[in-house]
Amino acid sequence: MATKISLVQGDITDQHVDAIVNAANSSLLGGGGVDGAIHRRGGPEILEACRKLRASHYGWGLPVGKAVATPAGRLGVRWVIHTVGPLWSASEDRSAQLASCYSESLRVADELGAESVAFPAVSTGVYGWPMDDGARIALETVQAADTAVADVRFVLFDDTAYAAFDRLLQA
Ligand code: AR6
Repeated sequence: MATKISLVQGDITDQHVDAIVNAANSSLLGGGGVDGAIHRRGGPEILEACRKLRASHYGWGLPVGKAVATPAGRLGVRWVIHTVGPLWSASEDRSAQLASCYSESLRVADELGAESVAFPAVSTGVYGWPMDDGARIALETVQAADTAVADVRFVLFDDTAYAAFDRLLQA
């Protein structure tokens, strides 16, 4: 079945979906931006699950482009899927790593049986990825994905991000 892609302007922690994706860092121990918002609102259960994942699997850090799921604590969703975007680089093409964040998150969502997933614009904040290019990679990757997820929602924080995704989705 084809995946329906929609855009929402707002905060990812307000979404009612099966899983929300966190733009995390390799440590899985939290940070600013989306990561900060998810841990703040989801409460300590998420951090506890991340610590256990570090102890069991990711002591050296979750690699860039990979994704892993935890429970969602007090968030109104079933799972948080943590992925680590690449830092933007002007000298090195890291697009494949950014695309991998979306495809790996959908693969994890399929394993969980999640039917609806909300994504932020991974890497376009602290990690500096230009919004238009980040939006193109996000949309192209999800459109090309072989996934059972029926509903993918991109949750864009501000007007500029929403406009970038909207332009590309209409085109
Ligand atoms: N809901 C939706 N989008 C948001 C929210 C929110 N609550 N808050 C910010 N954004 P960022 P990154 C947008 O920085 O670039 C963290 O410290 C934001 O405007 O959250 O992948 C991690 O721990 C931007 O467009 O993630 C890492 O160290 C997009 O979400 C690092 O930042 C992503 O911005 C990851 O950087």
